[in-house]
Amino acid sequence: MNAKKYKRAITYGTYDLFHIGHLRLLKRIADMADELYVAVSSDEFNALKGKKCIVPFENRKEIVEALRMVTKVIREDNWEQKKDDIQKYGCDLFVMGSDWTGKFDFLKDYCDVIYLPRTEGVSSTEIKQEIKDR
Ligand code: C2G
Repeated sequence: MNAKKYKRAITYGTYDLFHIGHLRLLKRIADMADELYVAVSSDEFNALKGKKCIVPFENRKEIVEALRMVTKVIREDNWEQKKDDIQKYGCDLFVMGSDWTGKFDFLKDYCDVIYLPRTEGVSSTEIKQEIKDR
C-alpha cells in the first residue's frame, strides 16, 4: 500500500440521517490521509445554521465515530473554530464537499484545502421530503 499524501485530514458537517453521500465523502478523504478527524455540528450550532436535525448530536457523533475510516470525532460549535482546530490537531488537509467550494480558501494559510464533488441525488433534506411524500 503506497504511503498516503497527508497525515491528518479534517472535515466538518452535520451528518444528519447518515447516508451514502456522507459515507463516500469520508471514504475519499480517508484514502488521502493516514488519519481522518470529523467535526460534527452540535445541535446548538445547527440551529445557528438554520438546520433542524432529526438525529440528536450524541447519536450523530456515535454513528460517525463507529466508522472504520474515522480516527476521531470532535464537536463543531461555531463557524470560527476551523483554524484553531487545524492548528491544535496538526491537520495538513481540510476537505469539504463541492457545495462549499471556495468558502474555506482562507484556511490555505494553515493546510491544504480540497473540495470533493458531492454525491448527487441524495441529501438529508431530500430523504426527509421523500418520507413526507409517502
Ligand atoms: N455531502 C456530499 N454529498 C451529499 C451530501 C453531503 O458530499 N449528497 C458532503 C457535504 O458537502 C459536506 C458533508 O457531506 O462536506 C456533510 O454534509 P452536511 O451534513 O450537509 O454538512 P453541512 O450542513 O454542509 O455542514 O462548517 C461546515 C458545516 O458544518 C458543513
